[in-house]
Amino acid sequence: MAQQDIRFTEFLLKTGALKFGSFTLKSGRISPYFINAGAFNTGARIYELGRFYANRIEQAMAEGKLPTHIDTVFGPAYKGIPLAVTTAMALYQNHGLEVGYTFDRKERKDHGDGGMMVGKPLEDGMRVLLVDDVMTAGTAVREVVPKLKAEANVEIVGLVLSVDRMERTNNSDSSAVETIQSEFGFPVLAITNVRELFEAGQAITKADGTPYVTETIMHDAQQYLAQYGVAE
Ligand code: OMP
Repeated sequence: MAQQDIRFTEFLLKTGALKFGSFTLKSGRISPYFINAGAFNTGARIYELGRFYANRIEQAMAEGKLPTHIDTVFGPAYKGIPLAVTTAMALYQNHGLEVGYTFDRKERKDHGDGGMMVGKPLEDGMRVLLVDDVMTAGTAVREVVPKLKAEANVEIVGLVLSVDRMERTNNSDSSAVETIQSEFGFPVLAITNVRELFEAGQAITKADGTPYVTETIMHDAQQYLAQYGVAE
């Protein structure tokens, strides 16, 4: 397993962003685990998160999955806003890339500078990289792409997520990530996926020496993935 997966899993567990219990998802599915990006709520955590996103982006650039020139990182409001800012900062600080950040307003502002967007303005031909937290069914992406296209004829070069939950879309064997990729024609990349997360999580222990991912948690996750997950 990649070192990055282990470090990211450790980060999710220690910040409390990865939680175990019973959670009703946007899709209506009841999941025994949940990734809560709201846990990245201190300077240290959001800084660290930006570094994970920037590393993933640089890796994808090196593999030819993303272009080496990106004009702006777009994060959908609200949760995507700090993601876009911290990613742009880390791209500059750790990789020497000066990239803009942009996010949308939930409501149109009709005075001052007006418009639906904040940050680097979107213009025709710009290369935009989307960042978001988690993908389950891809609903959030479907909402944001038309918003961007309505603003300018931008080229969306990809989407980077924290975690790919690797779930099947209803009535299909493909994952939401695969569906979005073929529907929109850009790559969807994640820092880690749910299977890597559980594999790494079993070896990571709390201060008292017990693992975060107990046998019961592992069993419940496997059952959930057997029902809703895609094959690796
Ligand atoms: P989709 O838009 O259906 O892909 O669901 C992803 C969104 O659901 C995320 O942007 C979150 O708002 C929320 N979510 C999480 O934050 N963490 C999870 O582990 C699962 C979900 C979810 O509801 O599916």
